[in-house]
Amino acid sequence: MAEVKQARVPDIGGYNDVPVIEVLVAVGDTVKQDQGLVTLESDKASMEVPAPFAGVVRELKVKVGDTISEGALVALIEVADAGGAAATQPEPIVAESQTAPAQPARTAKGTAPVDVATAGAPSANDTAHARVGPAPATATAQSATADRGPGLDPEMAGPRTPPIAFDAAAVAPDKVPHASPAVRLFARELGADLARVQGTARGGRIGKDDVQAFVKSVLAGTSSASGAAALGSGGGLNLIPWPKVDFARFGEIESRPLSKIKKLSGANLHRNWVSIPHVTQFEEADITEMEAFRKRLGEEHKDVKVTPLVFLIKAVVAALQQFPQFNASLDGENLILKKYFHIGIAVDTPDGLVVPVLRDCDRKGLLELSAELAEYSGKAREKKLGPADMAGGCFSISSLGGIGGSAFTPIINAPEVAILGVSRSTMKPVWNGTAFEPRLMLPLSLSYDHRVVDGADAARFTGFLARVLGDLRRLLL
Ligand code: CAO
Repeated sequence: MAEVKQARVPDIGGYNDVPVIEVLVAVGDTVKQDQGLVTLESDKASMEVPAPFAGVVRELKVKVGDTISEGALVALIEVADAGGAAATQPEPIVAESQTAPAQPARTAKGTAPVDVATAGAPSANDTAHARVGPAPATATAQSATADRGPGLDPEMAGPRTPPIAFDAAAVAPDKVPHASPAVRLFARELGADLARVQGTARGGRIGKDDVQAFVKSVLAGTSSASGAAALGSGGGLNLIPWPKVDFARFGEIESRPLSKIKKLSGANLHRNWVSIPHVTQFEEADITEMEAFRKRLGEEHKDVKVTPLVFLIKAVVAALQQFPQFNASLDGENLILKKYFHIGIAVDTPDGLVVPVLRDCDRKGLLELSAELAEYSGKAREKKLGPADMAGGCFSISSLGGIGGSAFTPIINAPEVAILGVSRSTMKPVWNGTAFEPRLMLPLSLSYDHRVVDGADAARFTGFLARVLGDLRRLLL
């Protein structure tokens, strides 16, 4: 024998008076367990309230525009008894009056509503478009006056307007992007074609986050060349939405806007990280002799600070000359090989990372490069670099040697095809064939674009670098 049960809003993470932006079912619809009944949307997240059980929707208790909270009654669902299906011929439900206590809804088999406990649902804070968890199936009797649950707008007790079922077919009969009116409006505002957006919510529904991800992928060039991101066919990332967390719920917080540099470099780093197949090759260079030479230079030239970095610039130029595919950029199906040697240096500033470019490093000596490095890093920290100072690089070096660490995986600075990470040198015991010797070893991390550079070439490149740094006379070869 069938009975009518109440579907209520479960724990939605402490949100109250959340607007209903969409009613996903109509009276008479047969719903599966966990199927969305309504979509709620706060300013932070949108979430679907799922059916806690399968059955036939006998009455809808909310409409678009209502604001509801945890415990609010959303619908009455006639569930099938153990032995049979829910009634297939819905019988009209008598609307509850605003003042009269709610009557047990008449159903095909005349059963009374049963409340369903709502505890134990996951928090809606975790995702931007969450599905609030179905309530446990244990039912408890509930007084008729409490039917609407806490926080329910009393307006909702009045006669219902007809439920608004989303009629996707009416929008695009041949292709049906499944999205709420709010999401459609959002997509229209951004000029995004919903037919090209992959929905990640249940049943392929498109949420705001899907539209945002689509627009980002088009802007980042990760969708197909025409800008039409065929996400479902591998043209985009098709990521699930970024988790939305109300951090203040867990302790004290402070919100600080990202600097302009961080926003810009972050967008570039993100694009490069997701669109370049990176591999990082590690190597160690014995710089014991190089370091002794550097110290002598420092004593002789007090006017300029000579750090290991300028030796690395010279060694990199020699390696680029030896392995031209590293001094290159991808241009569609062509590799552009550069005959000049402009090296970008990642500079850490209080506002974020910038990469000024030292030009024609093949034609400059260690002292000249040291002076330029000091000038450019000073300009970077004083925010005096112009776009021209950061343009035209062939290859970048990111040195964390002055700070510490033994290795890292730098992100390639597109459209370059490789970047050298340099970590802090340390004295290590090195076997010389007969005994261990203390040697100053410099860790190198070369990230390269695997579309352009093969692993074997990367190993040759870093091996070459290590040999040059180990014996600077090789620069003369
Ligand atoms: N091993 C050991 N010591 C090193 C070293 C290394 N690999 N590299 C530099 N040092 C030493 C220097 O010799 C210097 O020592 P002294 O003060 O005793 O002479 C000290 O560390 C500080 O060097 P520095 O950082 O001032 O100078 P630099 O030429 O090595 O680097 C610059 C210049 C601008 C690259 C650096 O200041 C900087 O900003 N680095 C951070 C770059 C960064 O953030 N990269 C990460 C990007 S994320 O991918």
